[in-house]
Amino acid sequence: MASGLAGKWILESSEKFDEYMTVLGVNIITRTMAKAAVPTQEIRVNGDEWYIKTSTTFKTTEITFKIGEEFEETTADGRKVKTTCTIDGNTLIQDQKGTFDSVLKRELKDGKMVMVLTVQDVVCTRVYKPTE
Ligand code: DKA
Repeated sequence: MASGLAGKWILESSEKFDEYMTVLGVNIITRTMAKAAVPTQEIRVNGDEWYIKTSTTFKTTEITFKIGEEFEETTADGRKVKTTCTIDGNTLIQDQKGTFDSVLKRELKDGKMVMVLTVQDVVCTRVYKPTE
């Protein structure tokens, strides 16, 4: 179940994050800080209502949403996107529509949260482990 994603997570590994941010038009200074950051994510689930707080030393974002309902999201790099989140099995799918469409999937795998971020032909994978 996707609600198993609830909890506190910390980044363990990351692949192709720089490529992902480059396609999104993120400048090199922000990319450098973002690559060096070790984010934590706090996820709370209450029925269909979700809360995700992503914290780093240089930027914190919070989103609150209902499954299937579009909302306005400001991403960590300042893009304004229209986002709809859905669930497919144990995966939360965050579909962002904007200048660049991107999909962020969070899946529980072997006790870790595997995040797969796609924009155009770039697929970035970020693995989070529980904080405790
Ligand atoms: C994550 O939560 C990745 C979130 C990607 C945000 C887009 C790029 C932000 C650059 C500051 O691990």
